[in-house]
Amino acid sequence: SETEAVFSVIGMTCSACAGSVEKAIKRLPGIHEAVVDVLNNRAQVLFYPNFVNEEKIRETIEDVGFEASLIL
Ligand code: 9UX
Repeated sequence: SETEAVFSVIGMTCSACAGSVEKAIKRLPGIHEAVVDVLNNRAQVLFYPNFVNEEKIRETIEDVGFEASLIL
């Protein structure tokens, strides 16, 4: 069963920033979809919780260089 998480992502200033975040999230195991919205500072992720979790996704966003917090 699929789970949804929404993160606030602070520091993205262009669409390439959003692209880098999306790509990094999608490289993780257990990700079904990731959509990053630079205008609203949001990342929406659909994932399979047997393989990955909110904290792993949050850390991955931070590894790209942005401050991330789980909001939903
Ligand atoms: Mo372009 Mo976004 O260098 O940091 S990828 S502003």
